[in-house]
Amino acid sequence: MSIDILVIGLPALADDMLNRQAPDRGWTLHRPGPDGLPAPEVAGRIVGVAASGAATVDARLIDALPALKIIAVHAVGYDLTDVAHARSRGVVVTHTPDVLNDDVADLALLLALATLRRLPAMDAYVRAGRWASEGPPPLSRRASGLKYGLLGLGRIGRAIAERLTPLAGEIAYHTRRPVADAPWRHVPNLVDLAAQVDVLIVIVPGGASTRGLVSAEVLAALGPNGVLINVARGEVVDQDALVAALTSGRLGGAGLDVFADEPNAPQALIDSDRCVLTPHVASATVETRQAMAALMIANLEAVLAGRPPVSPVPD
Ligand code: A2R
Repeated sequence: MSIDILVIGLPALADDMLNRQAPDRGWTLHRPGPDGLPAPEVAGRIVGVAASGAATVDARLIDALPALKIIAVHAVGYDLTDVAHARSRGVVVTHTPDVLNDDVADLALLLALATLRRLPAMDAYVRAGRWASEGPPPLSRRASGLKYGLLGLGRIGRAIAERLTPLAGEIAYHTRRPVADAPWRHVPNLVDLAAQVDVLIVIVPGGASTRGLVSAEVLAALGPNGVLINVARGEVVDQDALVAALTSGRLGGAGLDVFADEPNAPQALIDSDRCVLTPHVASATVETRQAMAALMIANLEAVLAGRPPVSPVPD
């Protein structure tokens, strides 16, 4: 008997791994049609969904799959899956935490350093021959000794804080509850944290509870010398307010891996030399993407064999 799995928008490496491993497991892989649903003769047999973190798994899709047992999300963030609806239908939702902590933390640090030291602008300066024709470029900002603030101190936030420890003058963080064993200073109010730090790094989940959390007020508190780094979800930052603050000089700079309407970045950010922009690649290394795909497949395998999931999303 075949075990039918719907595959939605997986990145190439994960898609290839699933394709290679499916026959040995007796899995038949299906893709959604243009309406986002599998063919009607297949829908009733689908027991698993393997979905990219950028894929929407909503109530309409879940309800179209009456035999569904598991939605395995290939990401740590599962904000585009209707977890409450899945649970109400008895469907398990899993994600891929921890295996990407190091890569996301590395990119957060890279973006912070690259933004402060204006790395892309310096690189462009050499390539354009301006070093030879105009002499040394304008000075950048020192990264060592600055005050760094983290919005979020979970698995990835801690990995970022640990990387910052040898570099930072001070590290503080804002979460809704202080983290009991964290050596860093908790700031109960996000605007206060932004006012106290030079660099604010965003690493909270997306979704309704964090949408627009980095507001115009937070950006104003960060100020004209402040730098914003976002490796979480674009919607956590009020992007219009960010563009306005950057282009008017009310914010010093930004390093962004995520955007409100991916894959589109606002033209004003593309045109600004105060920004460093990357195309949502924080976890996009061969090693981490292999680990994420393996964990997604392990979750599918466990639940479809009647065992508990390896990494379910928390309650
Ligand atoms: O607020 P708490 O105590 O639940 O702390 C969590 C924090 N957080 C928030 N902080 C302030 N205001 C909020 N509304 C809020 N909601 C959540 O974010 C916790 O410190 C952190 C999340 O940590 P983890 O669940 O361990 O997530 P992880 O693995 O660090 O990944 C964070 C996000 C993913 O969901 C993706 O969207 C992105 O990074 O790649």
